[in-house]
Amino acid sequence: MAIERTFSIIKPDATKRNLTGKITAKLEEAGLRVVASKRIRMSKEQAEGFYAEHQGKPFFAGLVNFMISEPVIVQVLESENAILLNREVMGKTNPEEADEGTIRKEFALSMSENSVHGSDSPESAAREIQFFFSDDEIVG
Ligand code: RTP
Ligand code: MG
Repeated sequence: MAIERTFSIIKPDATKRNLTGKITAKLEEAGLRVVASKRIRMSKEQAEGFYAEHQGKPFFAGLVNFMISEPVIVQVLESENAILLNREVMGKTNPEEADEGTIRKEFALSMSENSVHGSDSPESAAREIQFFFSDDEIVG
């Protein structure tokens, strides 16, 4: 398996509770390397564009408002099998269903305030990395 990159967000519920370091530590302990990272406040247009696949769903407006409510940390993570590995460390979308030891089990407040985002496929990883980072901001 070749080295792969995935895209991660530490979401507003987590930055608000000062969990940036604890969550990043969990990613690093799992073997993911942070090769790009920045703290940003997402604009409404960015949040709507980023989550375009969910447009029309009942939770869309709430999701966008949540994502712009506080700063977020956007990161590019690198490892073998990074996309799947990150999804495993994150745990299930609904924290009540997340396995012990996962980020969402430990930190998420609810299905919507679930502390992290991670790309779900190579196609979304490529799109999401480009959405927030230029090539020269990523140092492998
Ligand atoms: P993410 O994209 O954030 O990594 O999470 P995911 O793949 O596990 O979940 P996804 O289905 O892509 O949904 C994106 C985010 O929308 C919020 N959500 N709320 N029924 C609901 O209330 C609901 N469903 C989804 C969550 O914040 C989820 O992470
Ligand atoms: Mg998703």
